[in-house]
Amino acid sequence: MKRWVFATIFTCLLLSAGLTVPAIYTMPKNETYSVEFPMSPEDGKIIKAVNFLRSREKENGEIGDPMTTAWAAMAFCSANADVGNIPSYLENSIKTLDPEKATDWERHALAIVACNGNPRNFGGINFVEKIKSFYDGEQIGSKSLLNDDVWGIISLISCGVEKDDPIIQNVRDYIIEHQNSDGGWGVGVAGGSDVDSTSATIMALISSGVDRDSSIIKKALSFLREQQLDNGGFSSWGIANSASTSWAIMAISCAGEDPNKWTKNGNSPVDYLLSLQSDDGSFKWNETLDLNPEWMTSYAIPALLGKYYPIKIYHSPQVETWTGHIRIEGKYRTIWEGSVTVADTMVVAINVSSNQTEEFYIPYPSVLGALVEASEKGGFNYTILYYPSWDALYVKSIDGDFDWWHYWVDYELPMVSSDKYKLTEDDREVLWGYVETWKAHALKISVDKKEVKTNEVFKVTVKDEANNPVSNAIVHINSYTFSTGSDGSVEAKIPKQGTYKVYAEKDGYVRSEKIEIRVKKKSALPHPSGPIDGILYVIKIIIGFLIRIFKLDRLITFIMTFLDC
Ligand SMILES: [Ca+2]
Repeated sequence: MKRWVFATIFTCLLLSAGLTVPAIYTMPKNETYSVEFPMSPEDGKIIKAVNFLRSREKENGEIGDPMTTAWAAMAFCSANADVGNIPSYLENSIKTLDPEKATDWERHALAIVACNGNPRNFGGINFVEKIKSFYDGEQIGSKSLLNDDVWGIISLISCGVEKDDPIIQNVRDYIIEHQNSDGGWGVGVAGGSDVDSTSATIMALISSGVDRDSSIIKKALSFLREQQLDNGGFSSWGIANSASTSWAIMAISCAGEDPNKWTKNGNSPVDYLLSLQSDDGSFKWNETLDLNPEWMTSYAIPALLGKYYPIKIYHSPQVETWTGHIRIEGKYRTIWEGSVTVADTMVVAINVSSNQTEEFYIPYPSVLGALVEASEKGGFNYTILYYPSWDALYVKSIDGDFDWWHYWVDYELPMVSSDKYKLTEDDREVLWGYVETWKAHALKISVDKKEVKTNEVFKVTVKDEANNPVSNAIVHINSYTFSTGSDGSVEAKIPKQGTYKVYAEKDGYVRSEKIEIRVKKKSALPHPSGPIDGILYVIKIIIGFLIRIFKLDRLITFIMTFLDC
């Protein structure tokens, strides 16, 4: 146990703290490790490595700790191996994730997807929403760190978020802005480049759509080439090791190059990595230190298989029929909201080239289909244009509001036309919103209490679709209005009892949903504080009750009659 703790701490320090340690590696033996790359899951070396990890899995699915188990899940997935009890362990270990640390959630999400779990609903948690909650409008997590951004992109892509998602695009730009002049990246925005950070960043950028042949990736690969050691391996802060070499191999594969051809002194990184495999199938940290073999083996397996992060991308299950909520926010009012069921749809649209009306068949449940269903239920009209050059249907008007229609699915803005968006089992709500700008945002509203007493203060919070607080939004509570402060919230109180609809509006934003709150009359009677007060309190309640039941005049008549007796 002590050895394990020491090993973990030592490796963590080396991998994440940026220690500069003199090189103490030894050259690999004078053997040739020429192997085919990528290796196949049936290769004896891979089978031995997978079996080693399997032998370390406890009955509850744990391999070492939550972090190592997550990496092991990705390794099993890369080798098409059974993940055993890891999914239930991942669910049970959600409570160990640090609520303030983005990388904890990012790594866990990658493991969930590797285990065929649904990252939008795992253990009752939406990991996409959770990871996105660390986004501050520019980057994810700490402004001074880049690793939470890099793994943020890799994990969101793994969860099935589109490359064009504005958060992925903005975080990608933030990472690119901080590329060092030597072509690499560090753990933080201010640090020097290192192999681990540069390799992970290459994988993140390519997964988010950066061209493999772009100067950004070429410069990053040049940095890696500069760092390659004579034994073919790669080092972290001066020490050649299997972890850095595995990540470098993955980055090289991801960039479309063959790691076997990256030779130095005739040694490739694949040769060096294989030289560290022990007889039991595990991988050592380096020639002299056998640290955290489960962790090192979890990195080596996908690297040798030619895989890279994200190992797997989640696809929401397609459905033939979709039932969900749709809300249509017009220029001045909510046009309609409710539940619709949609399957295939026949749409009538005007072809902008021929100016003729044509029918278009959408063979799956689509966002446009949901609008068509809603119009039939809600009795409002719409017009659709067909653009042959894009082969896309475009919503021209809804209920008399023309142009400037945008749509979101569960507050994510898909970058495809609404007829092309196939609704899936994981999609809950479609929002159509009218905003006269290309850069449209949607407001979300929440209250800390749904039932208050008259003049009791409650908090209303307004955020945008990416959970950024929205200041100066107008909060409507029936005819009362309030304005949000810089933190996106406002304290409100209502003097009259009743049921109120609470929603928010702001220029450039789609109106929020409406939340219902109940304002009850504050009791005029004090609460009892002692036995006598208690008796008086009960008498007052009874008198009040009698007054309500018999009406005051009848009660007086009753008392007078009683006195006459
Ligand atoms: Ca960051």
